[in-house]
Amino acid sequence: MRRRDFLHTAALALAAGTLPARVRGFAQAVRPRPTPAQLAWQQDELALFVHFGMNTFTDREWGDGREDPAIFAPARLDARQWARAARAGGFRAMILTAKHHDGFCLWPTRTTRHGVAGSPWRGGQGDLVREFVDACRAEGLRPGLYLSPWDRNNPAYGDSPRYNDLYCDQLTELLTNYGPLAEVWFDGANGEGPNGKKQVYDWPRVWALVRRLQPGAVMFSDAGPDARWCGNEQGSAGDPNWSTMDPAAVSYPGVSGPGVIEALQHGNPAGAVWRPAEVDTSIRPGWFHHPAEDARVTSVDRLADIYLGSVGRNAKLLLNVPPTREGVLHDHDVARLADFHDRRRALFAEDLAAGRRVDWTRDGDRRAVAHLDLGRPVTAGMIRLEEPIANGQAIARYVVEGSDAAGWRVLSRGTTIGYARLDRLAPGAPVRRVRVTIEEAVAAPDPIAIELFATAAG
Ligand code: FUL
Repeated sequence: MRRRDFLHTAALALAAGTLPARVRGFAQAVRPRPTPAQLAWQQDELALFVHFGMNTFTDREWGDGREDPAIFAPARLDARQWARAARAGGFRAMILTAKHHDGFCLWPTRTTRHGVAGSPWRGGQGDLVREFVDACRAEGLRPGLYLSPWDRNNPAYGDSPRYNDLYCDQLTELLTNYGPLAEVWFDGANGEGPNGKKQVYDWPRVWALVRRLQPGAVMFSDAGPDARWCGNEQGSAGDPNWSTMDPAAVSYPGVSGPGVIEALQHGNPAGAVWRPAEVDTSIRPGWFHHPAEDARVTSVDRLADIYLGSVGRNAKLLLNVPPTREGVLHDHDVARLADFHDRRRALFAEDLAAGRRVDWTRDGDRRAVAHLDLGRPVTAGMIRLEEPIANGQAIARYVVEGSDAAGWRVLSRGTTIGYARLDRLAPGAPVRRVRVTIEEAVAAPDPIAIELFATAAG
């Protein structure tokens, strides 16, 4: 089951590229910029999502909270194997579902009996969160945790103040006992409590708690505050994709209504906060492992497309790879992660622009041209553009052209650049010179970085 399995076609219509009239020519006294934690988070580019828990054993996507802890019995659980596969795939971070909607806790919490302590796994002495963070650190990955706000097991759920206390107690355990976390993930999926009681979360309290206990962690949710959901679970960021956003457009996790998906997909060039998009998608149809889906692991071609549409569109990619009931990643998934890495290595093997100077000429306040002389004719299939986002994000529209003996021709066009923009280039004769014209920006653009690669993505 997926959260909001829809992609607003209206949102896509916005992709046209020119800035809305109200933004064109606007000037912000101070442009929002990333914090060091947000910058490091974005530079990780790839994080592995690990959905594991009761649903793994019941073969479901959403448990109802009535599962018996006795069925949680992974025979070969090996978090180090997950971490090795992530690292071999070129991932730099990993996030575990410490508790999903069914309320089963993967660590020995003091807040409920519904967790690993009540299971036969490791004789009831196990702590999967501990094994997970240890494995991450051993493989050089930055750990993150997901703690579902929605809890279909806990009797306090729906009794708002009581559950908010319990949720903060669970968070406190996770944030204080397991060392530094790179990310804390708040899901927007939500439902009724027992007797139909509706839980009212205290998000300001939750966010303040995380900030206090883990000041270096990036908090993800529909409403940030540090990173935002991209608005779909299919693996693509919006186009354009601004890392700035208007916080009032998506005020709490799970909010729905007109304009929410558009705001998540596209951000807002005039937005007052830095809240970059994270693209979460699964390598399989479901988030949890189902044996029936073992032959439905996403192809490398599709993973390459997802990469271009996420990392290559100014977002971070959080790719879910769920362990089996045994507690290990399936061979198919492990092989696919390695193949995905090989594909990226092949695509980005040689930067044809390496060592070449980029001449940057400002052309008015909001326009600029980057010139690159490659010294010899080259056949380029892909370009990577980068804005120095430590200073914020400014570029709204650009065109890439290449010249050969016959003159200049368009190789690609696009909207926002931000952290990274990857474009496949139009095929044609080799080009000796390349220029990128910044046609529109919301502040004076800073010089961009340009890399050129030979092969087009498969
Ligand atoms: C959704 C959840 O309902 C899914 O089960 C999954 O955890 C996904 C990442 O988020 O909202």
